[in-house]
Amino acid sequence: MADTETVLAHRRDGYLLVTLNRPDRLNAFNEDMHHALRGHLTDAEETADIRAVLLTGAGRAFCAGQDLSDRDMRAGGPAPDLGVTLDTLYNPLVRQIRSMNKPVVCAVNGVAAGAGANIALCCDIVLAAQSARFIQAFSKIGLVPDSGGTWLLPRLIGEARAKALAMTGAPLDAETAASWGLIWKCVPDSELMMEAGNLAGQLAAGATRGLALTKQLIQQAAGQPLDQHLDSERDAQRQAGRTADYKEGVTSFLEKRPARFSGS
Ligand code: T3D
Repeated sequence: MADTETVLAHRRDGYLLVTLNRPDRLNAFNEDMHHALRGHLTDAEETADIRAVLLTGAGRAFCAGQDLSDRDMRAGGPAPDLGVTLDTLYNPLVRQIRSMNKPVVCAVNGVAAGAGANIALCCDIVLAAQSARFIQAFSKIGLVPDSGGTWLLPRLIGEARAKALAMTGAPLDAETAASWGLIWKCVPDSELMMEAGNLAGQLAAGATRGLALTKQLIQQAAGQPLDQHLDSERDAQRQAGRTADYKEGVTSFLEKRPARFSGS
């Protein structure tokens, strides 16, 4: 695959490694990058033997959010309608990641700013290199956190920290992000891709349908009372109990051997 592509995709053992690839712009999003990323995620969704996704960035950054050179208003003219951009590009991307029927791991290899931070945070399991920083950069340019930021942040770290990060645009280092519960883990820079790859491989070898149901239940929990959620768990467990992977899981336990999940 040519290295001029805005997003690279490589098949690994059971998972798709997807790399944002505009390193000279700190992997900031332009329209082409949105379409390329969504295309690779769709491929991963639709390909049975891709059973997880690992998302990362090329170069020293994960992603600096919207490419602001595409928003240059110095020549005059009307302000861009950013609602349209969210409707057509950012929101469908977040929805795709959150509804994807396979685990999405994010390896935040460097700075994650603006929508770049919130797209990382909407992935299922987020690891970050020790040198990475999360920046809700929006306030610095007069915007509000988007790509799910104002929904995710208070849920992950509470209102006090969410408001402070969003309103100051202060960078948050990866170690603090992990200690606050914003992400799963902070790892030494040199170990990030190995650890994230091992995790993606482990998930890809897991009971894919059970993992997808687990992801949906945890996301759904925020929006419904326990009483209703217990019914959702019952329905999901009913589905999980009918999978070949459940049968294999129980059989392998009884036979005292590792499970060989097929994802079906
Ligand atoms: O617009 C819509 O459609 C609505 C949706 C909005 C979503 C958003 O994401 S809004 C938020 C946009 N992002 C930002 O405001 C972040 C802007 N970038 C920064 O604040 C800093 O670059 C960083 C804190 C991320 C990193 O700082 P640093 O010092 O490590 O690097 P740098 O020198 O600022 O950047 C390196 C290069 O990348 C530089 O280019 P140059 O001078 O080497 O030619 C810089 O201009 C470029 N770059 C970084 N971020 C962006 C960017 N170019 C375009 N757009 C960017 N977002």
